[in-house]
Amino acid sequence: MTQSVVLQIGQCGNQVGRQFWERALKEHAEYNEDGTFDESLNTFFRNVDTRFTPARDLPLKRGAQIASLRARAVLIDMEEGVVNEVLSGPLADVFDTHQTVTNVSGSGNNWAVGYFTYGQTHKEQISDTVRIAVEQCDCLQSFILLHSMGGGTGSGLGTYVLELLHDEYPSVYRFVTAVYPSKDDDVITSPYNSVLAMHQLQQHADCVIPVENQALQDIVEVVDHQTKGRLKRNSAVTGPDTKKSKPWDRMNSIVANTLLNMTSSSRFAGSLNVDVNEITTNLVPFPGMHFLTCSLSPLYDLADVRVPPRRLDQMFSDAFDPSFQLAKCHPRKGILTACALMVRGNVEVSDIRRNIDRVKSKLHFVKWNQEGWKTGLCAQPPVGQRHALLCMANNTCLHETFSNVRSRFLQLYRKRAFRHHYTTHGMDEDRFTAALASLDHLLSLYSDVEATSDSEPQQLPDIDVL
Ligand SMILES: Nc1nc2c(ncn2[C@@H]2O[C@H](COP(=O)(O)OP(=O)(O)O)[C@@H](O)[C@H]2O)c(=O)[nH]1
Ligand SMILES: [Mg+2]
Repeated sequence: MTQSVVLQIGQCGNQVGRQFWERALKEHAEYNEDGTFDESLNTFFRNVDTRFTPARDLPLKRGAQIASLRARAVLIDMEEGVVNEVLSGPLADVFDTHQTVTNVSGSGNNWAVGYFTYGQTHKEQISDTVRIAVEQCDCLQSFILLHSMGGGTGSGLGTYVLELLHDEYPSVYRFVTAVYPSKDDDVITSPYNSVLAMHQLQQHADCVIPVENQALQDIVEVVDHQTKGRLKRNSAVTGPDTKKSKPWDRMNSIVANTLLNMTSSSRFAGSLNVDVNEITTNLVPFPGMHFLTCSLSPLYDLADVRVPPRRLDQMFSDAFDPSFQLAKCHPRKGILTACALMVRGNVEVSDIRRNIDRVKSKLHFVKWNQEGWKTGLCAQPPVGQRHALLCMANNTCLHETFSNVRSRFLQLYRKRAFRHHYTTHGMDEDRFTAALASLDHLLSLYSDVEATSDSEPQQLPDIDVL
């Protein structure tokens, strides 16, 4: 099996990362009954001897017991708070201080500070830290970057790091989970940061999952509403906020679960494996059109809520329901060029086929790829679930998300507001126009796909479960 290295950058990136690692450990603990360090664990973890500093890798051999686990991760933030919390919390044992790059003053919500100032000052340290993580892999397949678009560190330094990875490891697949700000975000400069970061994602990422905070907030609200009165006390995750959970935790848990499902095929053996790199091959038809819609069902952890498990067919309907999307868009209003369904649990391939036949008449696929389905099947379901479905699609409905980002950018840009904060930190004015042009190019790719399809995209009826 191959390995992945996770790079979590900025506050949001590190907070999402923390949820991912906690859940990944829980999942492996569930399925690893004899405490051996196996290929499954090897994808995201190292087995190390902690008598050495830094800890040394133990050889991977059949039946070797787990000594101490280290996450294949690099933690970067230009403030120390979140990374220090991670290093002193329940995950302290899975990270070494050698895996972190921090500073104290933050990026002031300014993409240019993250990209130019910290990019330059920390380039070598980041490059070395990543190189060590890479050398600890015997077959590195992908980098997974976690960051937000609206702030300064994740957005600016995060996309600087992405560019660095492109330069230094061009053949290693770069997969990005990018959290977009909601309309009422308190970072006033977030539209600039988002558009400048997107320009980078267009040039240097192989595949991006845009996650909108508004979508996460709405999901958490719906889960609350549906489960009202049925929640266990002290539930921790997608249940109510407790003393232990932080405001972002429940939103981040949705993103973490998405990542777990997406990587389940690389972490566990299955009858239909879909590796992260196969997603790009199958779902990205044109260079640059590598942003994917993503939906997850079920959206809650059964351990937390007393609701019956989702029926299998219901999950396939959920996948194309707007309220299950991680971006605020309507999948049945757009044109799909391709779609991946990653199923987990004891599910028959014939059931997947039957459900594809059921849902496909309600979707618009481009004429030249009417059968553009990619399916993955992993026998191990998420902990506490009977089955789960992750749907990733290249769907022109993302037009909506990106047009909103564009208009928020223009509102500030036309007034020339806040531009000086960027130019005084080493950024050329032209970068604003170049970033806007590249966003316009992406929007034109979507328009082209819509123009060449048979019918205008329109809202199709809901998908009934028989
Ligand atoms: N979903 C989510 N969004 C976050 C989290 N932390 C911050 N944000 C959002 O990220 C943006 C600010 O970026 P942040 O990651 O705090 O800044 P950075 O540390 O400079 O990268 C804003 O849009 C926040 O609403 C988090 O843990 N989860
Ligand atoms: Mg920060």
